[in-house]
Amino acid sequence: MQSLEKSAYVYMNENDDVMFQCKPVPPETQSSSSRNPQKTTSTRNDQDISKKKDKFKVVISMAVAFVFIVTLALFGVQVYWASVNNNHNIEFKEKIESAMRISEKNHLDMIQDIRGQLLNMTRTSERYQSALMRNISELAEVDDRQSREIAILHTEQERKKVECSKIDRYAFKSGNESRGVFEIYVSRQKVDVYCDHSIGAGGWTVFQRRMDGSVDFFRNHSEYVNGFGSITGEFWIGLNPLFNILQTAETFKLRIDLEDWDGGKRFAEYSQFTVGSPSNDYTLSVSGYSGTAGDSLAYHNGMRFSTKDHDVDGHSSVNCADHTKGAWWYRACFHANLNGMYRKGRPHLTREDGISWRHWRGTLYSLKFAEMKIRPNT
Ligand SMILES: [Ca+2]
Repeated sequence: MQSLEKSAYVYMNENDDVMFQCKPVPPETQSSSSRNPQKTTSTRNDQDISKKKDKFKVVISMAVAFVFIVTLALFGVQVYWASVNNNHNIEFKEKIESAMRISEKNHLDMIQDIRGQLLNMTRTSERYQSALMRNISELAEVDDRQSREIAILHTEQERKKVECSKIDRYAFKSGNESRGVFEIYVSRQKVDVYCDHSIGAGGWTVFQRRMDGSVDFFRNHSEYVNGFGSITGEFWIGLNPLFNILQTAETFKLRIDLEDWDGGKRFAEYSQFTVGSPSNDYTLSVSGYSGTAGDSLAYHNGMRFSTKDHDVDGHSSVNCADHTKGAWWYRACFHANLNGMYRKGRPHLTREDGISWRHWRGTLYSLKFAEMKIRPNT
C-alpha cells in the first residue's frame, strides 16, 4: 500500500474566504526532498506555509474574539443606555406626574381662587348695580321734579304774559313790529290778543275794534261775555277775558282811537279804567280823561254792561241795548255807543244806533273806525 504525503496551500476564493487545499505527495518525492537540496527547500516552504497558517489562525481567532468582544460591549452599552433611558423615562414620568399633580392642584386652586374672585365681583357688581339703579331712580325723580318745576315756571312765565305790555314786539306771531297778534293766557286758556306798540310807550292790548262792518255786533249777553269776531279785523275780546286781564295789574289806563268818514282822527285816554266782576255785570269804572275826542265816557261811569237780552241799564222804561242796536254800559241811554251798528259809507242822521261819540261827532253820527285798548299804569 502506497503512502501519500499531503501538501497544503492556502488561497483566497472569490468571496475572500480563506481556503486550504491539500495535495497528495508521492513517497519518493518526500524521501527525495530529504535527500537533496530541492527536497530541503520544499520542506522549508512547507514550514513557512504552516507558520503562516498558524499566524492566520491566530489572527482569525483574535478577529473573531475582537468582534465578539465589540459585539458584547455594544450589547452592554445598549443595555446600559436602555437602563439609563428607562430610568430617565421613569424619572421623567414621575416628574411629569408630579408636575401634573402640582399643575392640577394649582389649577384647582386657581379655579377656586377665580371662582371666589368671580363671586366677590358678582356681589360687588350686584351692589354697584343696586346702587346705580338707586342713583338712576333718584336722578329720574330729580329730573321729573325739575321737569315739573320747569313746566310750572314756564307756565307761570307764560301766564304772566297776560297783556301786551309784557310781550316783546318781536314775539308777535303775525303783524309787524308795531301791531300784531300774540297768544296769551286768559283764565288759564290761551287766547289771541292784538297788541299795539305804535302808540306812546306801546304795550296796548286791544279789546275792541270797528273798521268795516264785517262783524255783527248786535249780539246777546253770552256772546259779549265770551267774545267774538276776528282778532285782526272787527272783534270784541269778551267781558270775561277783559275782566281777567284787568286783574293782572293794580291799575290800567284806557285809550280809545276814533276816525270819522272825513279822515279825522281823535282819541280819548283815561288814566284809570276797570270793569267789575261778572256778578256786578262788569260795572264800568273810568276816570282821568285826556285827549282830543272829548269825554263821552264819563256819562257811563258806574253803569253795568247791558245787552239786548240783559237789560241792566239806567233807563227804567227802555231797553237801551235793543233800542240803540248795541251793547254797552248804558245809562239812559248813551254818550258813547262804540258797539252800535256800522253804517257803511256815510253817517246816519235819523236814529241813535250807530258807532257814536257824542263829544266829537254827536250821537247821530256813526264813525268809520273805533278801537279800544288798555295797558297797565306803570
Ligand atoms: Ca232799561
